[in-house]
Amino acid sequence: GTDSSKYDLIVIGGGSGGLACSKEAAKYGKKVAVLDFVSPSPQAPTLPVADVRVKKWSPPDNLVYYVDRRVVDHLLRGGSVWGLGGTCVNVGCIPKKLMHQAALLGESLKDAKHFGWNVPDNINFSWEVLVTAVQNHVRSLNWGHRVQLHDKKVEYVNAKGSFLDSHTIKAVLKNGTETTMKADHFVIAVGGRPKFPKEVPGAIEYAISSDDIFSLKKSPGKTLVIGASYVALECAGFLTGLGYDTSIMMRSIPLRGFDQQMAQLATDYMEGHGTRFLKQCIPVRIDKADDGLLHVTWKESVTGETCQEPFETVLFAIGRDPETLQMNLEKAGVELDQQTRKIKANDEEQTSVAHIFAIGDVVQDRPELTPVAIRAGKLLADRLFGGSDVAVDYDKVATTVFTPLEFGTVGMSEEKAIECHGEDNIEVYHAFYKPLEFTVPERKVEQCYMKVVCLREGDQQVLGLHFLGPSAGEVIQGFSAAMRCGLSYQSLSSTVGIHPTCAEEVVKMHITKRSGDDPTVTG
Ligand code: FAD
Ligand code: NA7
Repeated sequence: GTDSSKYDLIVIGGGSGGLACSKEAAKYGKKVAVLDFVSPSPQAPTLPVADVRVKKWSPPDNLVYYVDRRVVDHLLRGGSVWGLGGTCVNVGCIPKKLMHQAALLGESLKDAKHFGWNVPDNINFSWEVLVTAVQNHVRSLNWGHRVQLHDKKVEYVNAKGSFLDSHTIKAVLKNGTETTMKADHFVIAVGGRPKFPKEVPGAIEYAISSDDIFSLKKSPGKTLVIGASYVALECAGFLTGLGYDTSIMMRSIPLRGFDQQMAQLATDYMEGHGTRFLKQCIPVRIDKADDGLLHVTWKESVTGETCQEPFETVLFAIGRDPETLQMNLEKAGVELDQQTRKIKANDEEQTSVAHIFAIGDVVQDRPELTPVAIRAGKLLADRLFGGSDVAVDYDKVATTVFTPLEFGTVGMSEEKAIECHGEDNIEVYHAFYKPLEFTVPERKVEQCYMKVVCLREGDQQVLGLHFLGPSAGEVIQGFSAAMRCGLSYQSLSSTVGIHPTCAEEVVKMHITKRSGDDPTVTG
């Protein structure tokens, strides 16, 4: 248009998808703005108000220093907030993987003794050191994102966006100042936030979520994780590994939607390595006692029995809600899925309004993964401004659950393959194996397992590949590329392995489930 204040593109949400999209659009010389705003988590203050005052006002007069407004707000309000970059950078993939690594190192320290290292018996762990290190890295990423937006000439607005009409948004800055902005195209990339159960008294007041755990000032202590999503298992996994008394409360199955044999083995491993599982249990209420402990009441759904136990920390990981409710999407005419409140978008990421697009976790029926959001954002900008017609192929996206024994997966679960093709038409090759690095320390691991789900006819096209073991993500990534090239069992099994690795067991699998033969790898 002729209006110089009008943008070619406004992106709402500066997370994985929004940043990728805005930067790519700016490459084409477009006038682009990205809005990012983090509403504080509902976490209760961790510091008494008196402490906050001391912290806020104690610096000597002669010291010139900088306090991030967000940090001050956090101390005053209690709820967690963070910088630019969205979920993955601040409260997702990055801090999660670092804490997982911290837990793995604890295991390695035990192994090291067997390999000749003189590791003292009473080694101890500092939550404060870990959190500081993790948060320092996160801050460096926040800064890196700001610099990149600046370099690429994307305007960054630290404001909460909502629609006034389909071509106008309202941006509310931290200090309450409001401005309106107009654009030809909009991309909604606001992601989601952890859910809290409204029906459980005390949940919202006393419990935390993955939005809080990675910046928790005080060590979590005895922790109850509620839910059986991958986020729940990962958090409980690293907390156990770091030495905390950790329990998981699950109402049904672990990792719904994932291959259930693999999910079972991953949780069996956790159970064998110190995580307590409260199965078929539903939280009823959380009360804070005078001693500060959180007394959790729950019900065992099979027996109907009611139980109670104190915990220092209760973490809900029962799924995530899209951040669509405060955006006035109805004013713009953007349609939501009635049940999930996620945005409905077509294969080209277009919503019910032609010039409004949506990418990432906020979209209905998309894998909730960072690389997926990034690709959607980049390809969308290329189509909008670069004349491209390439769209994301959401099929066969690999992922890894970073449980203590990692679970890498790509393609169909065995259940899904049976549902799609019928049991008679699929062949499953599988193997229980022992990683070489586990032999010397005599680690008792019965759950290192893998399977490849194939069509039974012809050269046996691979439908799904599932791997439980060390470095599962590193193992599965290359195989996912092979699967996109149409990998068959024939070509998989004609590949020469790399010895000695865990990944070589993938190309060596030869026992079918149908045969009933023992799938344990020997020699
Ligand atoms: P987000 O990254 O969530 O970004 C949305 C941004 O928009 C946020 O900054 C939000 O504050 C902001 N916003 C919201 N509303 C507004 C508004 N009205 N105005 C302005 N800004 C707004 N994925 C992986 O691939 N690998 C992993 O290992 C992995 N681990 C994870 C671990 C955890 C604990 C969690 C919670 C997630 C994990 N994920 C992982 C998922 C991954 O983080 C998400 O899929 C990804 O961040 C989605 O990107 P997005 O752009 O859709 O949204
Ligand atoms: P999910 O996959 O929706 O998982 C939610 C988990 O929390 C699941 O185990 C649920 O059990 C459990 N849940 C949900 N509500 C409750 C309540 N009220 N009480 C106890 N437990 C509850 O969420 P994620 O965010 O982990 O997964 C997002 C994406 O990851 C998804 O799109 C997949 O692609 C993978 P249930 O199984 O319903 O009994």
